[in-house]
Amino acid sequence: MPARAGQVRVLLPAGRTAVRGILNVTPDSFYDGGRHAGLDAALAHARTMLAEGADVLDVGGESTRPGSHPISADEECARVVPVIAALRRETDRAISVDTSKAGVAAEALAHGADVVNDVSAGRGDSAMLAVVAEHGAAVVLMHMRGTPATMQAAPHYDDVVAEVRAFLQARAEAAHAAGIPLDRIWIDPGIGFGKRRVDNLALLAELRALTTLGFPVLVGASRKRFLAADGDDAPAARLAASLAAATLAAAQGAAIVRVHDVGATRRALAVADAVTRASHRAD
Ligand code: HH2
Repeated sequence: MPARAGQVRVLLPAGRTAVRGILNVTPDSFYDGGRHAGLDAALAHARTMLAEGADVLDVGGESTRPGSHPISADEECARVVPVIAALRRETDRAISVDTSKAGVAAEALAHGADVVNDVSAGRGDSAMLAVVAEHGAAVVLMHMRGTPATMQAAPHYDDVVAEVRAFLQARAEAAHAAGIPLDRIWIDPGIGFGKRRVDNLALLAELRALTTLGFPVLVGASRKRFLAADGDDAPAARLAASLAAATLAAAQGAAIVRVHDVGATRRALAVADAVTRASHRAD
């Protein structure tokens, strides 16, 4: 019997870093655009990620890569809702919908999603936080400077870690004020969203500054441009770098990593998590 949204499935696994598998049903995502568009292809990839040990599947219908533009809510629903409804019939694992639109979130939650992953942290649609609260769902609140269309134009911070921390604290307070329980709020520094390479690296290095806010921290670094070896390699060449980033994020206290490569990441994190447990024993 599947659990009710937000009741059981959103709990994080004990003693290890959770892995959230990315399922983009989009034609234009920066790495996997077009590969899983269509119900059959999406479900096949979802089953692979579940078999590889994904704790959560994050279903997205709109690319938020730098320079991308929003699509309509109807188009987004048509992409994600059939996938979520079909997945709900197949698995008790948590399902997240990656959207900034309250209408899409409501449809996805009604069809079995447990979590709303909102890269705008509830600012993109004023109804979003109330929709999450009404459904008893969990929310990921992510930091972004600007919008995907413009965010990489000229990002600048005086103190990126302090500014991201203050933003996430304020958004978590807004989510709680809207009726979302504290234990259903997760935060995310938004790697690559309106940030220079140096900003992304500083956020990973000082992730502990975010974990002290008291919410599980999610990190999504998988295949992103700041991992490029010489600035111009393709996302397909960034697996090893992505595993390094996921491992370092886990070591710095990330509770969840959002990745394209579930099996490889689970294997890398098994080592990272074992080292973390061993170091805690030695304390
Ligand atoms: N990154 C992307 C999309 N959603 N959500 C969270 N919480 N954190 C992230 O870092 C994050 C996210 C971008 O990656 P991807 O989904 O692979 O690409 P695209 O936006 O082109 O579909």
